[in-house]
Amino acid sequence: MADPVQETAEIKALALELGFDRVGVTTAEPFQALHELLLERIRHGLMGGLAWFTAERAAVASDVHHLVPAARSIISLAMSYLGSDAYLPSTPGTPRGRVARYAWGRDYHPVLLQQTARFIDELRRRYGHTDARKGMVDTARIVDRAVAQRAGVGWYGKNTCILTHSHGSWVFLAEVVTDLELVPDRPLRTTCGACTRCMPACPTGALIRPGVMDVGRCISYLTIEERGAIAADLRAAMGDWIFGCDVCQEVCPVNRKAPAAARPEFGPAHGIGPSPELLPLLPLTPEEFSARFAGTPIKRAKRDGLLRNVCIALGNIGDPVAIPALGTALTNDPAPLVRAHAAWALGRWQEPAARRALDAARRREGQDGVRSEIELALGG
Ligand code: B12
Ligand code: SF4
Ligand code: SF4
Repeated sequence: MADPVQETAEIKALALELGFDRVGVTTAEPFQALHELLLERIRHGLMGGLAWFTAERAAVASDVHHLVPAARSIISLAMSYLGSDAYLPSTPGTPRGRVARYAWGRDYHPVLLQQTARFIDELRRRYGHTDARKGMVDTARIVDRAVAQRAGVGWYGKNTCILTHSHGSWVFLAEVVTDLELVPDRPLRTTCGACTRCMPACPTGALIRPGVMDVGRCISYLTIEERGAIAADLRAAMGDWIFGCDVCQEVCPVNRKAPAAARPEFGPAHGIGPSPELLPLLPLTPEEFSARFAGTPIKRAKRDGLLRNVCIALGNIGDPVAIPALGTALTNDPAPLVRAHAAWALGRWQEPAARRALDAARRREGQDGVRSEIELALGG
């Protein structure tokens, strides 16, 4: 007869040996309050345009038995991705965008899925074969943070991130759901206390109450998940972020003590890095985009989404060196989405060159949405 206390301790040690930074265990019991809370967020329109965040998903996410019927325990895993590179500021003639830390290098999904697969293989070797074990990373219909909170891996910050004592919020979360009966951890008693620093720091006011986000206002949502035009009143607040946003984590005092992770796969050598130059990105063709960003998180924004973000960042940075490249995008880019945001960016300058580019495009442009952006840019 297996001793659950010893088994749990061995399994946690194994997770750390395999390279995870934090591990905790919770039962497979349904997440009682979560279902209603998710439905409420959907009802109040707080999940932005995430079309896949449905009532059906909320039901599945609140009870892991929908995904693994024989589940008895959930092992919550966290892996740090904090890099040690610094952001380079834009300098005159070289405008640069900012990329959220999690996206500097390789896509984390295959990296963590491979680690959870190794973990499950080892569980099979030690505790016998069963199909009732499943690794989950981000895309599974489960709320990774709710699991991590209940398993004592970290606590919910007012910025809605899970904060860990050792690595702050710079961690990816994953789970292994298992039929093994393990000893659950207790949720941490830590909270943010009186701190509220992240809330006023959010550039778009997306943190509407402590621990509650209006997803449709979050720059991370806007730059990665939004497929259409970005609401005009949010564009200026996006600053130079071209993929994701870390402001509410950068200002968090808990994150100050977090050590950098020695994981080169999440670093600039394997992807776009922290502060790419923007002008070389603007002429990317779909083929060049796919070739350059295969295997990295950037592909999620798709080519037109990334170039839309680049246009906004160039308009916000305001270096006139960008005017010719934006003019070319406004005239030649095949995507109306990119042309529309190039027009908005050009409207930020009073320079005659910017106005000439807008004027010329107004005469040629056949797409209504783009034409109205040009009119607004000229008018404003
Ligand atoms: C959708 C999604 C997004 C959306 C919405 C984020 C959100 N806050 O819901 C967008 C695109 C904006 C986003 C952004 C980011 N994401 Co994201 N995202 C997800 C995803 C796929 C689902 C999240 C979800 O279900 N949200 C629904 C809401 C309702 O959940 P919730 O915020 O956790 O709700 C809880 C709190 O409101 C809390 N609560 C309620 N009342 C109160 C009151 C107080 C006082 C407090 C403190 C808490 C609290 O209880 C709720 C239920 O548990 C998960 C992966 C997954 N499958 O879980 C990754 C995930 C959450 N994202 C992740 C990451 C890394 C990011 C970014 C950092 C990326 C970036 N740099 O741009 C940002 C962080 C922005 C932020 N401040 O949250 C990580 C988070 C790791 C961590 N340490 O927390 C996850 C877990 C992916 C992963 N597997 O690693 N993301
Ligand atoms: S990620 Fe940026 S935009 Fe989103 S809540 Fe945090 S600070 Fe606000
Ligand atoms: S900044 Fe302060 S309130 Fe916000 S998550 Fe960090 S500790 Fe919590």
